Amino acid sequence: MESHKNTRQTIVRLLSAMGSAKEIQQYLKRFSQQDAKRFAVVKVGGAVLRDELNDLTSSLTFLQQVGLTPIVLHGAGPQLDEELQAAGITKQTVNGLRVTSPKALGIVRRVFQQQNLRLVEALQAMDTRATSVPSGVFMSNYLDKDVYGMVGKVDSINLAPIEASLRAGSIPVIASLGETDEGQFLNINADFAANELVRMLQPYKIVFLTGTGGLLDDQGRIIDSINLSTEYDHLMSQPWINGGMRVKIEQIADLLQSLPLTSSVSITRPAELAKELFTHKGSGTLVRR
Ligand code: X2W
Repeated sequence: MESHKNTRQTIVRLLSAMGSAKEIQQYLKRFSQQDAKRFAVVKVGGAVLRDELNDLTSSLTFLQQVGLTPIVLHGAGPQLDEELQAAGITKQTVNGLRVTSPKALGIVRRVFQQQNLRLVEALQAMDTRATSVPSGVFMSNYLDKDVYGMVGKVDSINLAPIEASLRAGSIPVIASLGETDEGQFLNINADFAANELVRMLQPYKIVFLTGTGGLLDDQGRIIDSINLSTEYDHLMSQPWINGGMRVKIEQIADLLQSLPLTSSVSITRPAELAKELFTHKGSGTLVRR
């Protein structure tokens, strides 16, 4: 089958671009020793689903072939922009969050479900076990109904569907759709949802897969690593740190505070996921505290 051939080719490419066999073995051993729930949470931005689905499915397939099952949580920002615009709904955001009317919410639900199935089906087409979890994980409440409308904040997390999927050796693929006690669906920012999931699970690796493949410096180059304990103040005083990036760094710093010192956050691109996980050099931006 063509997809199998592509998978093999990608794995060969990934391995040859990576470090020594010894290095890879070392990481593999370390990851395999983690409780299945605590290996890795991988957040996938909607732009990655749109532009890099093949690299994403190949990298996740590779992990499963070496016996590791990450927990995947995805957004759908660009897809929502497109579908809402097509429905004549003008985009409005407050503090980076999408103001969501009841009419928009219907589209949000549909798009989240479509994108969720798209990734699950792409994985299954590569014979990779994956379970669709479009909702039912994030028990939520209105963030501020007057300001944001049908937007949720995470109140609690239902791990049951994630645990069932992991027990079956299947990658749980979760959308950031919330649900209130009354069964009302709410739109949750996928980075927020990922952060709450990470706080609850305390995983060893937290990976954000983005279109840029890392945090960028003033020349547009990827910053290799950030040690928050020594570099935070200096970094935040740089004039080129723009609004979006400032928020991201603040969120990561906040997140790392609630995690063991052994945990780290990486921002990279799908094709480089294995390199990030299995080599000393890594890829993208590694943030530690
Ligand atoms: C986000 C959910 C999707 C998302 C939105 O409507 O765009 C809110 O802003 P990305 O692709 O990961 O950005 N929700 C409330 O976060 O997707």
